[in-house]
Amino acid sequence: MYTQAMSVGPQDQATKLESVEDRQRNEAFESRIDEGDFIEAKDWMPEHYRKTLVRQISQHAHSEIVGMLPEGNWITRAPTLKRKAILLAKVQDEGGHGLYLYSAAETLGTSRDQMLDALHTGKAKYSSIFNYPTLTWADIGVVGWLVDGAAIMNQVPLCRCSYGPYARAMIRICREESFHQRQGYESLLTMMRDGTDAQKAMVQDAVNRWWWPSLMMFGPADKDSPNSEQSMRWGIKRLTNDELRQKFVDATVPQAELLGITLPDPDLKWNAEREHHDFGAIDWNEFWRVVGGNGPCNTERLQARVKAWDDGAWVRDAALAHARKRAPEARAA
Ligand code: BYC
Repeated sequence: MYTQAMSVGPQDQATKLESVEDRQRNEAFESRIDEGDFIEAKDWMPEHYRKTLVRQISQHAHSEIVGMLPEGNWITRAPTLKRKAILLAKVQDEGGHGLYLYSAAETLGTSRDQMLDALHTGKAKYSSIFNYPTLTWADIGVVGWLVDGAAIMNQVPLCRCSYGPYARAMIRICREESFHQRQGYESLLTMMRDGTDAQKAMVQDAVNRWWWPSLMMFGPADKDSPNSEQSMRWGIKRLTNDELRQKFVDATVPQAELLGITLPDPDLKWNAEREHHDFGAIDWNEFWRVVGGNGPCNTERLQARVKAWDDGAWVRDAALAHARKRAPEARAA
């Protein structure tokens, strides 16, 4: 040991000392994780923990703002003033969620411009679900019921995420998502109870199209999920993709029965031994195709986001010019 230390040059020695220090800091970090402490922005954290959080939180933020598009598509066509007001509020909420999440990710040292640039150049991912079209008004109810329902199932455990700023953002987001899920379900109940046969068929058709993509929202099966193990170890994720998917299926089946619709899976049945529902095989080829940019609406969604960014350039420029004018130096001059 001693001779080895003698033989290293000054630079190597510094690296070595740094790595001993890093090791100690890492051990202290791991014990805080084990004790269930929240990690805060200014705390030391391993680079991989930071990168994992930036990846997950920024993807989540992108999903919120891309998620505004399929719903925004129906604001001008909502069937009543009440439904229009609800939908407007919901879409605004999603924009707000995006802002909380970008802010949480910024505390990790990545700027909003960098994150948006990654989205606009197609480098960043966002949820596969938002690459499917909303073809009828029933889709809006089904998105609220299934998509927001899946989102809450995934996001409630994130309120206990080990990174404080993300966990705190998620508390508010989950409260709002819960309202979104209920309004979607209530809108479907109205169509199924008081609607015409054509409206009921429209609900069933929307459920047929959204069921499988909703199950895909939870990500690949645990055995094919490269990030899960480390993220679980660090308390970034609290439940695995498969655990959350199963919880979602179990919670949704009785809701479907109450609605009077059929979930499009002949293999879906209660398994008394497991005390869970068994369900059919997910088409993972479709999932990876959509994640890889080749879903029904990927191009359209990205184009819409890039256009919104370009169209908003003058607003950002004006806000910056205004801020410069109000800066203390400018006022003193
Ligand atoms: N779509 O190792 P894995 C919402 C990627 S809800 C696209 O399991 P991880 C909203 C994954 O990123 C939706 N990509 O990853 C609801 C990874 O690729 P990279 C957003 C997906 O991170 C209603 C690779 O596949 N919610 O916003 O451990 C209205 C391997 O996966 C998907 C969140 O983002 C997918 N479905 O687990 C409006 C919640 N699934 O990054 C808005 C927070 C996986 O290595 N995020 N991939 O290149 C999470 O909980 C986790 O990131 C995931 C994935 C469960 C999504």
